[in-house]
Amino acid sequence: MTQVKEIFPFFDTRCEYTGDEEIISGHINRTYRVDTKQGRRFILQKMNTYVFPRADYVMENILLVTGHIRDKARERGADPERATLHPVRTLAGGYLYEDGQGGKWRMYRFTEGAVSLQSCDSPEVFRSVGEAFGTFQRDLADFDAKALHETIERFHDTPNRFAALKKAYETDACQRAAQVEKEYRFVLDRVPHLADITRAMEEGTIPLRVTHNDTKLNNVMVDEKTGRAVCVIDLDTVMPGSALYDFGDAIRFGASSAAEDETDLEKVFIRTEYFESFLEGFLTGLDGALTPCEIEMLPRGAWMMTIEVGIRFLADYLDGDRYFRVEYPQHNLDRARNQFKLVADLEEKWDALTDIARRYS
Ligand code: ADP
Ligand code: GN1
Ligand code: MG
Repeated sequence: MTQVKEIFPFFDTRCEYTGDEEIISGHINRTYRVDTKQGRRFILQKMNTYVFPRADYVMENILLVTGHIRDKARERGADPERATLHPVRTLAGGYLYEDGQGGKWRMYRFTEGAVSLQSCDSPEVFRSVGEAFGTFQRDLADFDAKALHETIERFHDTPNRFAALKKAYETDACQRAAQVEKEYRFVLDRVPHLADITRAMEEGTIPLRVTHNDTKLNNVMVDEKTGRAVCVIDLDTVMPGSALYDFGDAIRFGASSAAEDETDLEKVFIRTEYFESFLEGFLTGLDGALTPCEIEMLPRGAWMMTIEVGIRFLADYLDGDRYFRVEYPQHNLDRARNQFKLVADLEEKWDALTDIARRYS
């Protein structure tokens, strides 16, 4: 049952609700497109407060970050309207509406003339997506990282993600551990590499930056006519992090030959030409800001983000599917298997991928 019609009037849109449709592509929030009599459209989201208990912190971050990006867009002569998300105020004056059951709602203007892709069949489009994420990070290069709340603690701390998986496996709350022996062993075999990025950051080999941290293809709006990326969305996890996270997460999803939950693993592999296109676009957007060491480590970023999300899907499966939205009981396990197939494929293609990265460093 949708409450969208009831929630909509609490936001300052000066528009009249005519209908809504749920958008089901994200795994975290509940997202609705709202149509109005005036022709303007909006995104209304019920935030996932299990994942983001401090919805207010998330919105504070988003207001700061979108304001900063708008200024940067103006400076470079781009259209600030299209360059980022635009949160809509509530009539009460804030940016969150709390319903009678404690649900937290927020609203954005709908980004018109653009689509969010679930898969990419053009290296050119993927290059443009890479450029958008690179530009996003460059725009935030002079943003004061201390002004941001950590919306999810240790979000890309891969060793800590492994510790959570180990605990879930040992606890085995849902009696699912016996089913995942093979997958669990796959991760165990790779434990020595899980700290490669966190260690490099601690040692200062690679710098801390303000990063997006959730650079899935469907978190970018792409112009439906030109195929050029318009703006980066889903800013809930903008936090201090590594450029390798943003690169890697985009590769694991967008350079994959198949959907994240494809179960025919023969169909699941990394498309090397998409890896290179994204890399080119990302570096163009960053405009020289990455260090040679970061560039050389980009393949490790792809490997790390892929195994990390595989670990997270597997842990959530063992925990009883409390975090990611699932459509059927094995969904998280299928996703984990899919990600581990990509990890194995990245390992097979390792020499080719490191050669590509070296050519750009
Ligand atoms: P989740 O955290 O659940 O992934 P998102 O913020 O990514 O939620 O939103 C889910 C989907 O809704 C996006 O993948 C995109 O398709 C659509 N969406 C979100 N914001 C906008 C927007 N401003 N304009 C158009 N579509 C949007
Ligand atoms: C989630 O919100 P969404 O669907 O864009 C998750 C990411 C995972 C991704 C896996 C806040 O992204 O970290 O990589 O699913 N977001 C959060 O598809 O946990
Ligand atoms: Mg999303």
